[in-house]
Amino acid sequence: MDFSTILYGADNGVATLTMNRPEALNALTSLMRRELLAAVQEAGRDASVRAVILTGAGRAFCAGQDLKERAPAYEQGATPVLGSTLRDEYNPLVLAMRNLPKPIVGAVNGVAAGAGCSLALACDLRIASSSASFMQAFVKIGLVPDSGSSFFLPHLVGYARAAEMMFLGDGLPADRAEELGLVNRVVPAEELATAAQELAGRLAQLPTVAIGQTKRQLNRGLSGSLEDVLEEEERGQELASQTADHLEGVRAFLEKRPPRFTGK
Ligand code: LHQ
Repeated sequence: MDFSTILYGADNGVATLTMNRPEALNALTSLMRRELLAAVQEAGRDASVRAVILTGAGRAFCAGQDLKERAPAYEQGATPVLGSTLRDEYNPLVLAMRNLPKPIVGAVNGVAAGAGCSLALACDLRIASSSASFMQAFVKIGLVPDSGSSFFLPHLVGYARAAEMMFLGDGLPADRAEELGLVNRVVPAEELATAAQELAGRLAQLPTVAIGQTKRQLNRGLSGSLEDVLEEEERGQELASQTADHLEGVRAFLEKRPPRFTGK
C-alpha cells in the first residue's frame, strides 16, 4: 500500500502502520486521517494479516490534530466549527479500529497527545517505550476530549484519574501509565519495535476468528448490559465452534501437541 503520510508494511501475519510525519510529531492532517483509515481497512481486507501494530515515526507517537492545518483561519480570528471533522474523519477511524476483527497493538514510542492519545487508547493492547507519555491536551487549547477518549480513558484508569488527566492536561509518563493499567507494558525505547513485533507475532498465530469475536465481545462488554453480552457470547461461540481452528485446538489437546492455528 502506497501512502504519503503513513508507512504500511505486512509481514508474517502482522501489518505495521506507522504514522509518518516526524517533523510535526506525527500530528494528524486531513490526508493522514484518511490514509490511516484506508490502512486500517486494508489490514482488515487482507486475510493474511492477523494482527496489527500502530506506531509513530521519530520521537513521538502522535501529537493529535495538526494545529497548523487551520492556522490561517485562527490567525484571522475565526474559530472553525470542528464537529464535522470529527464526524467525517476522526470518528470513522476510531470505529474502524474498534470494529477491526483483528487485535491492534499500540507501540507507543513517544508522546501521545490529544487525538493521538485517543488513537493509542483505541488500540486493544499498548506497549510503551519508557520515553512515552499520554496527554489529554485538548483542554490546553480550550477543547474537549474527542476521538473516543471520554469512553476509553475512564474504563482504563477510572473516573477520577481520567478527569484529572482531562481537566489538567498534564502528561502521564509511561511508568505511571503502567501502574494505572493504561499500558500493558513499558520497555526501554530501543526494545519497543521488537517487543511490539513479538507480541503482535504471537497474536497472529492465534485462532483469528475467535480473537476477532473476543474483541467484539469486549466492545459489547464496555457499554452493553449483561444480557447483551451473554447474547454476543452465544453468537460468538456459535461462530468460533465452526472454525477449523477450534477443531485443530481440540485435536491438538487430545493428541498432546501444540496447536497449529491457521486463522480459518
Ligand atoms: C505540531 C503539533 C501539532 C502541528 C507539535 N500540530 N504541529 C480534533 C478535531 C479537530 C480539531 C481540533 O482537535 C482535535 C483533537 C486534538 O487532537 S486537539 C489537541 C491537539 N494537540 C495538541 O494540542 C498538542 C500540541 N503539541 C504539544 O503540546 C507539544 O508539541 C507536545 C507536548 C506534543 C510535545 O512537546 P515538545 O516535545 O516540546 O515538542 P515541540 O512542541 O517542540 O514540537 C516539535 C515540532 O512539532 C514543532 O514544530 P517546529 O517546526 O517548531 O519544530 C511543533 O510545532 C510541532 N507540533 N504538535 N499538534
